[in-house]
Amino acid sequence: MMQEYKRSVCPYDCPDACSLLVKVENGRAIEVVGEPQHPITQGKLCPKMRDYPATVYSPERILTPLRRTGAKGSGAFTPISWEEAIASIAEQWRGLVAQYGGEAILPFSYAGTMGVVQRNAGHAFFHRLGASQLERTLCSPAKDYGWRAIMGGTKGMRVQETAHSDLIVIWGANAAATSVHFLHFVQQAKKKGAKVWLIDTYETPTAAVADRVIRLQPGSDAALALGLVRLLDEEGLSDEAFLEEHVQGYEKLRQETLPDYTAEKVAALTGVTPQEQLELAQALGRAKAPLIRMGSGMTRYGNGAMTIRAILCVPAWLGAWRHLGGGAYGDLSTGAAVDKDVVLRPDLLNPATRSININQLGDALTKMEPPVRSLYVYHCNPAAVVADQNKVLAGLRRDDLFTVVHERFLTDTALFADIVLPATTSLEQDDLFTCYGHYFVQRSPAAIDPVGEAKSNWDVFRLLAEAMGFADLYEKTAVQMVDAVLERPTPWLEAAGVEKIRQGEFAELPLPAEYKLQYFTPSGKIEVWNPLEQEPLPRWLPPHSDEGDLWLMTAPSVYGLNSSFREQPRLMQLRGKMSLLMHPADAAKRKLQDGMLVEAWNERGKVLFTLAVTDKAQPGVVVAEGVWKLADAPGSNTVNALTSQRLTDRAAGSTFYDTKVFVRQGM
Ligand SMILES: Nc1nc2c(c(=O)[nH]1)N[C@H]1C(S)=C(S)[C@@H](COP(=O)(O)OP(=O)(O)OC[C@H]3O[C@@H](n4cnc5c(=O)[nH]c(N)nc54)[C@H](O)[C@@H]3O)O[C@H]1N2
Ligand SMILES: Nc1nc2c(c(=O)[nH]1)N[C@H]1C(S)=C(S)[C@@H](COP(=O)(O)OP(=O)(O)OC[C@H]3O[C@@H](n4cnc5c(=O)[nH]c(N)nc54)[C@H](O)[C@@H]3O)O[C@H]1N2
Ligand SMILES: [Mo]
Repeated sequence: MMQEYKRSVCPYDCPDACSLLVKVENGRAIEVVGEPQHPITQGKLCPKMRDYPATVYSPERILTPLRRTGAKGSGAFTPISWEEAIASIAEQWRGLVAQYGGEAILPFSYAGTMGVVQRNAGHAFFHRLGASQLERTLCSPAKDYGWRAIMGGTKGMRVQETAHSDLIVIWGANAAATSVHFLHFVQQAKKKGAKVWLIDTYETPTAAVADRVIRLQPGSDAALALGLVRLLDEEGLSDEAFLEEHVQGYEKLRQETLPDYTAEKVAALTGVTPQEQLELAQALGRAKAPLIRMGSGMTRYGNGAMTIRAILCVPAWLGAWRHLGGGAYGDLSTGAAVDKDVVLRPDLLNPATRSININQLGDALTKMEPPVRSLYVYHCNPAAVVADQNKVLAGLRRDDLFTVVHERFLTDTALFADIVLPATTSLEQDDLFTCYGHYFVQRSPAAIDPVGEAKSNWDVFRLLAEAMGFADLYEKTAVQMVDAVLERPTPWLEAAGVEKIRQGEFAELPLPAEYKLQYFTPSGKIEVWNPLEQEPLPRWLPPHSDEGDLWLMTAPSVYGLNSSFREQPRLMQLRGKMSLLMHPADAAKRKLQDGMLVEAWNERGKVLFTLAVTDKAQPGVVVAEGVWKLADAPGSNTVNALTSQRLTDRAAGSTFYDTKVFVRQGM
C-alpha cells in the first residue's frame, strides 16, 4: 500500500488560510489534517475542513461536462464530452463577438478558490476577448478603503500579536465561525488575564469567548467609536504625546466632531447605554495593550467605509500602536508580495471596455443596454450569494442568455447553465496562496489526480484559449505558472525566502521592526483628518436602510462558508433548519411562536424561514445565518432575495447587512 502525506493549503475564502497535510493512499486522499508546525494553523482545522475528503469525493461532484436538456433551472442535463463542450462555447462566443463585440460576454468569478493562479485564471483570456469587465467588490472593499483613508499603506498587525494584548475588542466579526485560528491567540491572551469585549448586533457564537457583549444598532458603530473617543478625552485617558507625534488633525476632530457625540446622543443612535459606553472607554483607556480586531460586519452598509475611519480613531487616541499586542487590524494585505501581473495580464486589457459591478448582476442581466448575452461563471455562485436574488434569477432565466458554469457541484447557479463544466477541488490542482489574515505564503501542489473528468480553472482557460485562437496566452501549465510567479519574486517575497516557498514550505513575510509606528500616509502620520477625502473628518453617516420594521442580519454560519459545504451531510445536520432568530418581544408582538414557519419580506422579495425565538437576538433585529441552497429552503427563495444592490459609500462594495424586513406568519 502506497501511503504518504502531501502538503496543501485550504483554498477557501477565509482569513486563516490553513496549511494542510493530506494523507494519500493509493492515489486517494483519505484524511486531511492541519499542519502542526504552522504557527497559525497549529494542527487544528475548523469543523468544515475536518472532513474535506467528504467534499472531494462527494457523490454530488459533477464528473463530466453537461448540456442542458430541459428548462433553465430545471436541472435536466445530459453528459457531453469536453471536446463538444469547448467547441459549443467557442462557437457561441465567436458568433457573439462578431455580431455584438466582446462586451456582450460577462465573466463572473469571485472566491471559490483563493489561489493566485486558479482564482485569476480567466483574466488574460477575457481581456484578450474584450469581454465586459467585472468589478469584483462582493466582499468588504469599504473596510479596506476606510483603513487606507486613515492608515494609508500601513500594514496590518500580525495576528500572533493578539496573544500579547490585555484587552481585545472583537468588533463586527463572528470569529467563532469565520476565523477560529485568530481565537487561539485570543485564548492565549485570556490565559494571561486579557479581557475580551464583543461588539455585534446579536449574541453570536463568538460571545462564548467574550467577557462582555455589546449589542448595538446595525450601522451605528461610527457613533459608538466617536463617543468612545470623546469619553477617553473626558476621562483623561487619551495619549496626548502619541496624538501630538503621530496623529494628523486630532485637534480638528476634537473641535469639530467630538462635541456632537455626547453619551446621550450615542445611546440614542446605538442603543448602547451611557454606562456601557463609559465602562468600555475605561477598559480601553486603562489597558496596556488594547487591540481592536475589526470584522467586516459593520462595513457592509451604506456608511461602511466611514465607519472604519471612525473606529480607527480609537486606537490612535489610546496610543495603542506603541505597545506589543496593541493597535487594530482588519484584513491584512499580502497581495503585494507576489507579482500577480504574470497571471492577470493587465497589459491585455482595453481599459475602455465597460465595467459591471458584481453586486449589481440582477440589473446587469435584466436592464443593461447593450445587453449581456453570455455569462461565464467560475468559482462563484451568484444565484445564491449575490444580492437581490429575484432579479438575478430573472436574468439567469433569460432564454437568450448563453450561460456557462464551471463548478464542483450543481449549485443554484449551475442549474441555470446551458453548459456545465466540472471543476477540480484544491487537492486536484496546483496553486500558490497568500492570504488576508496572516503573513504566511505557501504553494499547494496537486495531491491527487482530478476526480472524474474535472479540470481546474487554469486548464479550462487553456482549452478555451486554444479554441478561440489565442493559445499563446496559455502555453504554460498551472504548475509552470506558479513557478513563473516565483521566478519574479518581489523584494518582500524574497525576504520571506523564495527558495523555501519554491520547495513547498510555508514562509512568513517579514514586517519591519517598529512597523506599528511607521505610517505609510502622505503626512507620515495616522490621518484622522484626511484632506484628500471629500469629508476630511469621520462622522456617523446614516446607513441606507429600507422600509421594514426589523433589521435583518444575514450572518455567516459556523457550518458553511457562504454557499459552500452543503455537500457534507454532517455539516448540514449541525446547521439544522434554515432559521430566523428573533427576540421574544418581537415574536410576541407579532403573535409568532418558536418553530413556526414565518415569512420575512420587503420590496425585493419574501423568504420563508423556521422561526427561532431567542434572546440572543436583540429587539428590532432578526438574524438569518448562512447562505442556503434553494432546494433546501422551505420556500422558493433564500436570504439574498431580501438584500439590495445598493453599494457602500466608498469602493462600491456590497451592503448585505443594510437591510430591513417585515415578518409575518408564513404559509
Ligand atoms: N464559517 C464561515 N467562515 C467564513 C465565512 C462563512 O460564511 N462561514 N465567510 C468567509 C468570508 S467570504 C469572509 S469575507 C469572512 C468574513 O469574516 P468577518 O470579516 O470576520 O465578518 P463576519 O464574521 O462575517 O462578521 C459579520 C459579523 O458582523 C455582525 N454585524 C453585522 N452588522 C453589524 C454592525 O452594524 N455592527 C457590528 N458591530 N457588527 C455587525 C454580524 O452579526 C456578524 O456576526 O469569513 C470567511 N469565513
Ligand atoms: N446574505 C449574504 N450573502 C453573502 C454574504 C453574507 O454574509 N450574507 N457574504 C458575501 C461574501 S463576504 C462573499 S466573499 C461572497 C462569496 O461568494 P462566492 O465566492 O460565490 O462563494 P461560495 O458561496 O463559497 O461559492 C463558491 C463556489 O465556487 C466553487 N468552487 C470552489 N473551488 C473551485 C474551483 O477551483 N474552480 C471552480 N470553477 N469552482 C470552484 C464552489 O463549489 C462554490 O460553489 O458571498 C457573499 N454573499
Ligand atoms: Mo467575503
